[in-house]
Amino acid sequence: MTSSNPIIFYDIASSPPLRTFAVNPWKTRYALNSKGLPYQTKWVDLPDIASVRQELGVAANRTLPDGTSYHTLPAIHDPSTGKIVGDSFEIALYLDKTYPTARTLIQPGTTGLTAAFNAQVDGLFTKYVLLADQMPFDARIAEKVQDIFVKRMDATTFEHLQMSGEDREKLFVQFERALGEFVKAYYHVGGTTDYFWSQTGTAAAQAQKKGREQIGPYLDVDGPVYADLIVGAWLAMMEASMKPEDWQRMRTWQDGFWARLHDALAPLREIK
Ligand SMILES: N[C@@H](CCC(=O)N[C@@H](CS)C(=O)NCC(=O)O)C(=O)O
Repeated sequence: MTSSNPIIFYDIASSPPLRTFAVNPWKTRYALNSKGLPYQTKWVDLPDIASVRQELGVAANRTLPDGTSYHTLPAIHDPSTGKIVGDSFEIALYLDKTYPTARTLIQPGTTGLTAAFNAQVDGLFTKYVLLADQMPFDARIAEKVQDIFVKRMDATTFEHLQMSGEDREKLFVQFERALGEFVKAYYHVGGTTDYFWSQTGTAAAQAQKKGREQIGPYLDVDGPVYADLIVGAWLAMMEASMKPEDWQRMRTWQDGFWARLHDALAPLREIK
């Protein structure tokens, strides 16, 4: 693959200006940029994902609770090998295998670990995804997109997916606490410390943090590895899809840790 023969990266189209906002495409864009590989984005409207994947000959890869399968992005087509890959994790594995001299995404011996981490992080953030209530879909397909979301979330109407008032605030506080637990992975204190992170930080949490201010922003010193990009993808999705004031609020959590991680990944957010 060369710059005249780039990888084709299928991403979900936003309203203009076209930009990445969905989490799994963010994982792939980060991966491609991290490896420095030439690629070109093909933007696909959400309602057209199934037909594009069917044309590429890729099977549907997600299933609703009622057993119905559906198509998703990202997908890539690498013209230099003829390979088409339609899942973000498989794309990361494919890129490492096919382009081993470009920066490694998943360190040898950590594939299972990274897959488990991917599932864990997806599960954590998905619980709070309704706080990302400003996904930048184009107005001309808004109705179709809303219908799709109602199906995905098994809701009765799109309005039922809009949170407000006390419920919304409660979810924010729970989200901050959940990230307070998760941030321990970065401080390398493990999961056995039985404090939780309240909004201002409990005394125990403050004590744990002492002397650890220099940490990060990556999981390990040699980052960013793919695990960092998975978390980064969720943060990028939140930035693109939250009300600006909500994203600013999130940036202050855990003493600005997530803001530092997001800012450190800025050079990898180029859209080609
Ligand atoms: N396991 C897949 C999941 C991909 C996925 O869920 N993509 C979402 C966007 S983040 C999507 O395309 N959704 C389309 C839909 O719900 O119709 C991967 O990692 O690539």
